[in-house]
Amino acid sequence: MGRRIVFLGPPGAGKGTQAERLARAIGVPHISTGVMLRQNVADGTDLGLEAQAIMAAGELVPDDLVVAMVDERLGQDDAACGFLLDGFPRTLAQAEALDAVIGEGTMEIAVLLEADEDELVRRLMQRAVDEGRDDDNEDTIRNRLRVYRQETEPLVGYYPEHGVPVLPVDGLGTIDDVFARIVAVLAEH
Ligand code: B4P
Repeated sequence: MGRRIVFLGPPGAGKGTQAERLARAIGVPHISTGVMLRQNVADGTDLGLEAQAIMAAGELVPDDLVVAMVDERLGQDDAACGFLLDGFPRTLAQAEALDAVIGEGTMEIAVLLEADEDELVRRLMQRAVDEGRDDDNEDTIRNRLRVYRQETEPLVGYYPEHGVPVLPVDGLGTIDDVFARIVAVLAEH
């Protein structure tokens, strides 16, 4: 079955940054729904056309669309020996749909990256300058954080109830510091 890891945490906590690095280190595919959705937008697919305005407003793309996209991705050969999910699941309905696909309790571990709200906003405003992502403006960032607290944070309770440990990791400090903390908590499990 291989390693099956999910990254949880608010926007800007460093999920994408750390998940990409960890996936490379342990040799499993990094499956980021944010990256996949942005690729669909760039390619002008039907999914991308539907998702574009929703993402720009900091809202969540409908569960059925995201679940179908992930279901298809998990069916590819490289995911048979493990995967690292980043940005998915983001709602309880997505977590339940994922369990129906991979089997309840078969996720090995959830890593919860944490950082305070001022730091999250600072990082995402900086990314707006560096990368020009159209969901990285202050109003949208505040909305993404609100949506996170409402829709995604309940997963921190869902996973332990379904036999999956949630390992909190402090996301403050340099990217190397945070990565070292993640490697250390995974080594303990
Ligand atoms: P995502 O792409 O998942 O965007 P994100 O939550 O902002 O996190 P990301 O992983 O990119 O950023 P990170 O914290 O690594 O989602 C974008 C949108 O897509 C969502 O709002 C939603 O509309 C849609 N979507 C995605 N998945 C969905 C789903 N499952 N269901 C429905 N809709 C979905 O990094 C942030 C910044 O901080 C970076 O610039 C990075 O360089 C910097 N940084 C990272 N670590 C740092 C550190 N230690 N110190 C300083 N800076 C750091």
